[in-house]
Amino acid sequence: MPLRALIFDVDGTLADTERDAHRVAFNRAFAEMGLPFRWDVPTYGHYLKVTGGKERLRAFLNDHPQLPQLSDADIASIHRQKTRHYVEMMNAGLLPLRPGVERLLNAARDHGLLLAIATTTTPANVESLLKSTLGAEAPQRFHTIGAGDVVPHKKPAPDIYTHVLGQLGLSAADCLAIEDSANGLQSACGAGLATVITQTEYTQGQDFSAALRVLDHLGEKASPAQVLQGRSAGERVIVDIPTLREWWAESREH
Ligand code: XBP
Ligand code: MG
Repeated sequence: MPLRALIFDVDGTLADTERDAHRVAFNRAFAEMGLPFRWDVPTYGHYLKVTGGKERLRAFLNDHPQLPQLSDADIASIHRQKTRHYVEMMNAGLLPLRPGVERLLNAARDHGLLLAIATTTTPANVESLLKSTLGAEAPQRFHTIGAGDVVPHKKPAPDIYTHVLGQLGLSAADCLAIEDSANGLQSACGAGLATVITQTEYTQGQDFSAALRVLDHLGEKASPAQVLQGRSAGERVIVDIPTLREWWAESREH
C-alpha cells in the first residue's frame, strides 16, 4: 500500500504559535479578568508539558496555592476569552506558517494524498490560523480536522490520532504524522503512526527517540532543513512527498 495521508499537528508544527500568540492571549485574558498573574516566556514553556489551555491553567494554579483558586467554570470562562484574543490575533495576520508548510500542503494535494489535522488546540484557533495564512477555503483542504475537546484524553494520549484515523477510514500504517513535541510524538506513536518531528525553540531537547526523523523545519529551496536525528542525520533536505514516502517506507521495514 502507498502512503495515503499526512496528519499534521497545529501548534508548533504548522506555525510557531505558543510563545507569541497563545501565551499573549492567555495574558490578555488574565488581565481582562483582573487576575494577579501573567505567564512569562520560561514559565509558559514549563507549563507546555501540560496539553490543553484549560488543563494548563489548572496545573499552574495547583502549583501556586497562594494564588486565587478558580472553579472549572471560571477556568472555562477565562479560556473562552483567551480563545477570542487568539482568534483576533490570527485574523489580524499576526503569525506566518513555518517554513515549508504551505509548500508541503500543496505538494500533498498534487500527489493525491489526503490531509488531516490532529491537535489539542480549540477548533476556532485552527480555523483562524488556516484562514489567515492560506485563505478562506483552507479548512476544506483537510479531510478531517480533529481538535480540542472532541476526545476525552488529550495528547500524549493517542485518542486524537485514533479519532482522526477513524474519520479518515485509514489504518495507521497508511499515514504519516508531523509533530513538534514529545507529547505529540507519544500521542501519534501510541496510535501506531510513523512520525516526523519539526522541533521548535520550546520543544528542542525533548525525547524524540521514537521519531522517524527530527528536523529543524520542513525546509524551503533557499533554506533547506537540517536532519537533526534519524538515519540521515546531518543531511540538508527540502521535505517533499518523495522524501516522506522514502522515510515512511523505512518505518514499514520492521
Ligand atoms: C497545543 C496545545 C494547546 C495550545 C493552546 O496543541 O497543547 O493547548 O497550547 O490551545 P497541539 P488551547 O500542539 O496539539 O496543536 O488553549 O485552545 O488549548
Ligand atoms: Mg504541537
